[in-house]
Amino acid sequence: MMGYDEIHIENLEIFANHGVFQEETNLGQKFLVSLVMYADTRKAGKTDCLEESIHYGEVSHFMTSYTKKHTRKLIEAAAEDLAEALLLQYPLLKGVTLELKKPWAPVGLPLETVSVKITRFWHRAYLGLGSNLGDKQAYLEQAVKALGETKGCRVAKVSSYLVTEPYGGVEQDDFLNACLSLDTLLSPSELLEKLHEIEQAAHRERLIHWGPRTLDLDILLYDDEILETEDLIIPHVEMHKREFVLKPLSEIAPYKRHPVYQKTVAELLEALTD
Ligand code: PH2
Ligand code: MG
Ligand code: MG
Repeated sequence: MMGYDEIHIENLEIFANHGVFQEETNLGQKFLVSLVMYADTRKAGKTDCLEESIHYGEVSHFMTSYTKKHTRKLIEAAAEDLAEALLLQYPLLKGVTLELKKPWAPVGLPLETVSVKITRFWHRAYLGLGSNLGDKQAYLEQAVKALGETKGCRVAKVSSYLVTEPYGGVEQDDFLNACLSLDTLLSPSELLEKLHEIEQAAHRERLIHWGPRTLDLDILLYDDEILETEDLIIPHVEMHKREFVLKPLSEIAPYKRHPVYQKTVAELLEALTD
């Protein structure tokens, strides 16, 4: 998967209480967990040092106690929780494929097992931040803090805050703009929802399109994904035209390549300021 090495744990047996039916939660039953961990094992391979890798024994104990403790109705939910817990727990882990089997599922028919199998990864997103109302710096700082405190989000780098002239024709106060890089377990739509929550908490009111705002948070890039849905387009459609985006972004990711235009952020900025 995606050029990573793999560490496998197969059919770890765990007696736990997941289930929709009361007899399942009361009595418990056997579950089998198979895990593929995606990581770079090169350094551990070269140094022969456990600290450079992920200890599969520790992971097995972690999965056992987690699965016993966090009871869910659906195996989908039990698997989702466990995958997230693992990715939060082990810093070297880039992603996991996790299969959760329920061989004694009370179906009343002679099946061998039922299971769900999911793959989850850390993703890298780049965000644009802007404010031109009230205490602009405090709004940007508040946004960085809120993202850092969001489960499944880790702020990697934050650019400096730049004073910029309003772009787009609306007569309004100067902006304070910044960019940040974020490691996240959230999907693009979940991340967008989170950004809206943070904007709302900053008393953002959507009055005039492109008008003054306490806080504007935009997803610029998400991995190398190209996507368009009803309410979200990635990469941000205007980012390559905006100095107030490219300038701070070039501070933290000058060589990041735009997946549509195939130019680096530094190149896009140079083309714009020429
Ligand atoms: N945001 C806009 C419109 N115009 N101009 C600047 N300088 N900075 C912004 O963040 C900005 C803008 C719409 O999001
Ligand atoms: Mg914007
Ligand atoms: Mg916006």
